[in-house]
Amino acid sequence: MISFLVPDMSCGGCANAITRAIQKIDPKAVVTPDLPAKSVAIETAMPVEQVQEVLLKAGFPASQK
Ligand SMILES: [Cu+2]
Repeated sequence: MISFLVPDMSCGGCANAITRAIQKIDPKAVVTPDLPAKSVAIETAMPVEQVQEVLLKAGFPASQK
């Protein structure tokens, strides 16, 4: 599991968009958003760089925590 800091995630809609974007690439990914902390824990077979690329393309620049 990898934790990312996603400063632009501000509501449940953002969290859903992030989950959808990740699961579109890796349907088995487990995405656990933590809105108050603006962080997302992601369990995926994708490498960190790919996850960041997917999030960036979805409009959410993310840094690994
Ligand atoms: Cu939002």
